[in-house]
Amino acid sequence: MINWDEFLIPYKQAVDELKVKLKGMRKQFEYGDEHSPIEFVTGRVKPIASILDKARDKNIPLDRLESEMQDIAGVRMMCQFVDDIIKVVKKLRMRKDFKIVEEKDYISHKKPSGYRSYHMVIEYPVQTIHGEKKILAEIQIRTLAMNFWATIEHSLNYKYDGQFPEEILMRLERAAEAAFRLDEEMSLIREEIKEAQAFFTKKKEQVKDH
Ligand code: 0O2
Repeated sequence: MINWDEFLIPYKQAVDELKVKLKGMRKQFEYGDEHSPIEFVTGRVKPIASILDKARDKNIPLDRLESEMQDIAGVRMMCQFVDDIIKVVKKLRMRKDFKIVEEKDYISHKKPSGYRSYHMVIEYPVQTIHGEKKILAEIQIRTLAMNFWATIEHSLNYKYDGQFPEEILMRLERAAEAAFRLDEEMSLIREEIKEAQAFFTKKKEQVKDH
């Protein structure tokens, strides 16, 4: 029998620490004059019921969760533009506080569901009272449009238990296509948007100074 409270402690700590660190990246970009490629960061520890469902679906024995379930600790980084994702990935590859063990590019190769996102599986060292413990965590990097689609699809998946009615399936496919086109359109006017945002940020600062 797993003692879940104890088992999940390092995962909770990893999510908390990673959130602070990755939000820190966003702040650093904002201090510079650069457009921040990171819009916002979220994180969660997978609920126990979802861990058990996934272990059952993927035939993962419970005594091998630590080495075989990569996303018990999960952090998400949302970007405005597809180009921002590449920028964030490059910065993450330069970091010295974790080791990247796998990268999955579901942007160049979307999933059959229509899901698009960039995944990085990392080995993250957590300092515990018993010494260092390395755990696996997953960082998902996606645009706001990809996140919108994935969030809606995830809720529907939960409702229909993966067995979507034909009509919903068709609409989700069309929505995935629309999200992809939205990303493309936004990329085409990216420079205008960035300039407008820089102007807006400066104006806000001027108001603050007075
Ligand atoms: P939750 O509730 O987010 O924790 P695979 O066998 O490749 O399908 P694997 O090996 O578990 O999946 O890893 P992968 O591909 O990195 O996917 C893990 C997570 O990515 C999922 O976790 C989702 O968060 C997200 N994801 C992957 N595919 C889809 C999809 O088709 N739709 C949505 N909405 N999200 C997806 P969980 O455990 O599914 O869910």
